[in-house]
Amino acid sequence: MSQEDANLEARLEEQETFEPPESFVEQANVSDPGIYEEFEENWPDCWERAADLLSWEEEYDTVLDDDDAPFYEWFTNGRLNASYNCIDRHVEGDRADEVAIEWEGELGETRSYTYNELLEEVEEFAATLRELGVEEDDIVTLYLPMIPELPIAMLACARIGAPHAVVFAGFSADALATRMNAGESEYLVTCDGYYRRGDALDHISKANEGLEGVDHEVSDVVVVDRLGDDLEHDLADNQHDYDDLVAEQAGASVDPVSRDAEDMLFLMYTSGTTGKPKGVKHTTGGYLAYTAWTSHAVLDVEPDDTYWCAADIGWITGHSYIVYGPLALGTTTMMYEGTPDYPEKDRMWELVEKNSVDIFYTAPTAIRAFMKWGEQYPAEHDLSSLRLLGTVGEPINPRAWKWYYKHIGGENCPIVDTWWQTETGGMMITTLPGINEMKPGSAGPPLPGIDARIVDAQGEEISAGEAGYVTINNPWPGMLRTLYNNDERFINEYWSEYSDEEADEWVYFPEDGAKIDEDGFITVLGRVDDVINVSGHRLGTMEIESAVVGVEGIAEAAVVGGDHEVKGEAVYVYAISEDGYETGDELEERVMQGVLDSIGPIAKPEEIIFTPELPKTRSGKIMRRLLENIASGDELGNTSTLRNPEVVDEIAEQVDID
Ligand code: 6R9
Repeated sequence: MSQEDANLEARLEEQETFEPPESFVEQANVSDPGIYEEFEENWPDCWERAADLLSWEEEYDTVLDDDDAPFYEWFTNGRLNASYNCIDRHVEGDRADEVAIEWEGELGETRSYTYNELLEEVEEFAATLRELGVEEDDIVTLYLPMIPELPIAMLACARIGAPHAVVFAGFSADALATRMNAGESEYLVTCDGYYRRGDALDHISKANEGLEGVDHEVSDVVVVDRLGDDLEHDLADNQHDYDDLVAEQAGASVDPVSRDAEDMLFLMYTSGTTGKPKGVKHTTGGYLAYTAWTSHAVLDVEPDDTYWCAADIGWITGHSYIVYGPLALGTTTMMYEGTPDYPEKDRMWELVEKNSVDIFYTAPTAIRAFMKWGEQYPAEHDLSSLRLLGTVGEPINPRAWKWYYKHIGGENCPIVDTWWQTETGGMMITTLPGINEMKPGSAGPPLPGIDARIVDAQGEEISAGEAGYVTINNPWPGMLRTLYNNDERFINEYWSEYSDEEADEWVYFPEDGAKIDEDGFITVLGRVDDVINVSGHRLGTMEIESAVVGVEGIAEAAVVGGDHEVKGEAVYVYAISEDGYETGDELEERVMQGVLDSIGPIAKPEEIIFTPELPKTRSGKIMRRLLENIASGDELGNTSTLRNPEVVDEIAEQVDID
């Protein structure tokens, strides 16, 4: 490193606040600091500003109906169609021949769809779904990787008013079955396979195995042929080749159905405290308005941009910020099928350069991996097209933030660190890049119109610097409306902790811990429930535990998150074997397989530790905190309140703490 570079590095390391570059502010979609006050004074009517970004078939009567809180309704009696908003209106405007989706496969092949072409594809697939018998409000499950047919299928569903339920392609057969059962979904769209690190991955076998676990009749399965000759597969009687079906509908025109603002747009399953995944329900009007608004105000998306959110559409980030938000604004949204280090560790930067990407949005875990690989990879490419960077999914440590700022943004792009959840539909806490200064590691203030507070266990706001819990004290358009078929769990999970039901005061509890500083900047510390965040993906420890306990030979298990340099957190399994079982490699292998089978590779344990006992309190509760400390290599503190303190040393000895 030259002396000049070393000086720069040292300066960056000390710098605690960063101003957005003047050149960014001048062109920003939102740059008037008065917006915070404006939203506060006009709340909830301020949200008309979000609704105004959409084309409504029928105007709504009321912005917010809180008569039956916390079952809030937004933009009541308004009517619209999400597919119309994401496609047709841009075709009718002046964007018919502009690129809507720019896709790159892992092997380097590309496909781009103009808005006109996207419309054609979506209409043909919408006609296909109808032909198969899909009716308005039927739930269609999409078990697809990052190929263009995924957003096409989502928009086709939206066009005919059939809510989609996307299941992340990396999830296991069991996970697919659980989700199809929960939604009683009778239709599945999947594919033969996809590429990972150059290999053709078999997906259809996994889908078929999942279908065996579905406990109702599945009427039709549509299979996209992604791999051609690379994977031969047979189709059962109710399974159809995507291309064949679509060819029959060539040139079809399908009018977008008129949906009530509160009609369900999609279900997205996410992990919670208990083993059963939660079906988060999002609606057509509020969700679309909110994702369009945040894409406009926070990501600064403009129609002429090439915008790249490098998430997977199988998660909420991809739904909101690869598909719905950016397409509602008529921009070019990019999709990449593969891994960031294939064929080389500069793949992302090659793509940024090749496509002149303006906005890049990714997760801290990816940034930490880029950092580990080294700055030479981005340095090989011209990244000067970038105007704004974003992160999402987990807290970002200041070092990773600064690396991103310097080596990707060239110290010339604001970074938005956006805190939000599957349930919130869109971003909630983040700086506005044309207004606020940035503090690495801190997401920033709540967005205009969002009343996020940091409180103690009693719900009282805490002073700057202390750790507490995030609460959201007013509703917002992108919020989940309920958990599918389970209003009671919706109330219990999110609204019971801090609400005063008698006073009809409802407070949303996202189950995150945080601190706030004197300027009202919020630093999110992480989950306070039994959810761990592995590479930005939410996993329920209970779900993993039940997979482990389901393995023959395992008597009891505790699963916790331990710190991990790249993944943020990693899965640690502590297991007790049944009497008579050896705790050797074979059992370990079976535990590993049990987790992969029931959830998928994202939940793969970092370590499986066999122990004769788990540390328990006198009342018999497993001391998870202690197991987390062991996994993270932290100080263990006082263990004297345990019923069996001796077990702690025994366990600690087995874990390689580096
Ligand atoms: C969008 C998404 C939600 C959980 C959330 C929190 C963590 C997300 C964050 C962040 C710190 C950020 N999280 N963004 N923590 N800073 N900028 O990730 O949704 O998969 O539902 O996860 O992720 O713990 O509660 P989801």
